[in-house]
Amino acid sequence: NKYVFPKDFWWGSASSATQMEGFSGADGKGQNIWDYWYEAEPNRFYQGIGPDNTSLFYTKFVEDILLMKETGHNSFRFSISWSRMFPKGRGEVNQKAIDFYNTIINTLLENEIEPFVNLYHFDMPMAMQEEGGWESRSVVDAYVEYASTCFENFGDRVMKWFTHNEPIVPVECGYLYGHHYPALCDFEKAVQVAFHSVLASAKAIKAYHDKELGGKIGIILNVTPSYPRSNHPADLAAAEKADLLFNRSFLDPSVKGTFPEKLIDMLREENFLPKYEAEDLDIIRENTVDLLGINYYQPRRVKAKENMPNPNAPFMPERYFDHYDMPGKKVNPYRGWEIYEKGVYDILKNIQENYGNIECFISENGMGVESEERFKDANGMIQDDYRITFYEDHLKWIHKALNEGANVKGYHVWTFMDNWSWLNSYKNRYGLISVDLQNDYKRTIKKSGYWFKKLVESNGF
Ligand code: BGP
Repeated sequence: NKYVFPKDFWWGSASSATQMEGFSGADGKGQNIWDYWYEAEPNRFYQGIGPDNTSLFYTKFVEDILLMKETGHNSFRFSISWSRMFPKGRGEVNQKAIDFYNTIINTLLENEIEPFVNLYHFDMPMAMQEEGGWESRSVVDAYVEYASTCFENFGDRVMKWFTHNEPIVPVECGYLYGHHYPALCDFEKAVQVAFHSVLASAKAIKAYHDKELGGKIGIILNVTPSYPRSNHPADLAAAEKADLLFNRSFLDPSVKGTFPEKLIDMLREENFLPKYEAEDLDIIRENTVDLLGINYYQPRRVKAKENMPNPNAPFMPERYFDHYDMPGKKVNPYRGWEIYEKGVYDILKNIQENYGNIECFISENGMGVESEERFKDANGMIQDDYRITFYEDHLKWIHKALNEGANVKGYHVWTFMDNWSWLNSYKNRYGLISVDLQNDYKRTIKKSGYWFKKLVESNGF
């Protein structure tokens, strides 16, 4: 093997409750914003498929965990559904949800797969959204109650916890660009939502550490490298602004306990500082993460603004930069996203050099493919050589960062089996395992699944 990884490297995949459980109304689960939105505006949802019938992990989990085992997983990340645990967001806890997640955790452990558990993956309970969602302080408290309940019930066996997955995404999609409920375009609210997400994370970390359960707690961030078009100072400044707004707004408080001064200055200048209480900043400073999950798909490329923005238009981050479409970039032909493998190395070096080389892992990386059934062979197996190449090309850069001292402990692909996506339903497939929606959601291991098994067995390639 040319690329050998350290002993005990975490090999596995990531998932989320809404995207794979299905049965969104079963066994006492309350509505979350996706269930609500789908019921209220089904036409908004691609292919008419909503969160009620995503990949049916809720009933097929035994088969799925055996497939994880068969494909070599030594770890698996899933999220707990807040609205399954607390149908109303707080108050009475749903025993059926506790039973379900206990069974998942125990079945994983019986198969020697370590559970990595995330608490919030874009799925605000509707009752909490009605209280203002992350805009509201009372929802922060409800989240901490939910988190504590999870630690109490599952913390004897789960040793890796995460407070949020990609918390910048609900800020962008829910409050700036209109892709997630409540689909607003309101920078002031977006800043408040971001601040409360950071605060909620710190409070959950405190609650976890206070319980002394012996595991670690972190956060999962999509740290998207922000590359300038050129070394011209105006382009560099534009890239720095994007980095401050979309990466460092969460990375700095999560790892260092403070917000970057330049970000505070920028928000102050525009009169967009969030509302907070003095003690909040102490809580954030004193409760930083033990480990960091990094999701990486594609970089952000920016340039200085070419036209003066209309001062009367609602304030948007794009007031500071324009997006830049790099000529000649490598593109995933089946999904359109840029492929830039070195990005993962740049992120790991940034964490090593500027964030105390905190323990981290790649918590999502993957290649979505539209109409993937066209790559099916006569035996019904998807021949996804493009995905194997994609993974290997990223792993080479991770390996290089490791050799240069980066504290990277594992690699999780997105995702285990084809699942439902927030905006595209089942259009783009990501799994190591295919799911046949027309045929009782039948699971079939793809070529990449067998490749993954070999990768883990030889701890490299
Ligand atoms: C990440 C999310 C995942 C997943 C993935 C792929 O941002 O954490 O939930 O959906 O992106 O994106 P998409 O499904 O939109 O193709």
